[in-house]
Amino acid sequence: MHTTTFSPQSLSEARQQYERDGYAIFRNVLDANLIAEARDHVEWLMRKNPHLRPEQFHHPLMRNDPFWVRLISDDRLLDVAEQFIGPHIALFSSHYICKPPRDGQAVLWHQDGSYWPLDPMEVITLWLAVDDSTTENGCLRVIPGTQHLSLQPMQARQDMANVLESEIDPALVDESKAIDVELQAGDVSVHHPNVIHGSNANTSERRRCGLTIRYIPTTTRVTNADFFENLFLLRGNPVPGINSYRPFPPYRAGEHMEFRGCTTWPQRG
Ligand SMILES: O=C(O)CCC(=O)C(=O)O
Repeated sequence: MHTTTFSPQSLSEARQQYERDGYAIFRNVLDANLIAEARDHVEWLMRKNPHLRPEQFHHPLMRNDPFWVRLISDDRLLDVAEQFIGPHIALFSSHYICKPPRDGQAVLWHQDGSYWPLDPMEVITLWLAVDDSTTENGCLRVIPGTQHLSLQPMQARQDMANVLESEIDPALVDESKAIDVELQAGDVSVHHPNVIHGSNANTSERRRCGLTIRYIPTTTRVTNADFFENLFLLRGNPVPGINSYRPFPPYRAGEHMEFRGCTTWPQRG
């Protein structure tokens, strides 16, 4: 059952902003109870993976994690994605970028599509605020209008701590035009695969956690086998000959984080 209702005005404003600037904001998409569960999930992941920095909780952890898949398949998120990629939706990848207080790492300026094996490059990122995300704690920053720039090669950058260990040629970045995308927990921003974006280090006393979710229409082919294991069909129909989708991971008590509805999960997939 689809529960999201967008007012026609907010929807058309968001779509216009996306066309013009390469990003848009949707307020209050997920409720406080689900966000509280997402926060518990991040804590649970941190306890289970003490060897990983919390900016690096990636799709290899996601694909066998029922709560993670329940979260990214929430109808309210899919309703947002559908506005941009249509009704036949698959998951391509997902990544929590959780920046701890005081030493949370920066994400240097980049274009997502430069990293991705997608043909065609039709994809939308939803960035779900798990914590309030502000200038102070290292929110997402976007350079509006740069979605019109073709995809550029990324350059390795390992002389300073940063999440992607790479960046776009700094000569292509006019930081004076950057916008801070400030969100409250439960809000979602969407961004285009070509738009230049990044985020500063978190030097504040407050954690900043966001979940990136990359949705593709089922007409988009994933061309690198390293990503094949991540793909879930979330809404609508697959296209014969394009991609294979894995079943939703079942919940097993003791192995996975308990969540509301876990005993009847998955109802589909
Ligand atoms: O969470 C961040 O700080 C950066 C996110 C990002 O680069 C992305 O969603 O592609």
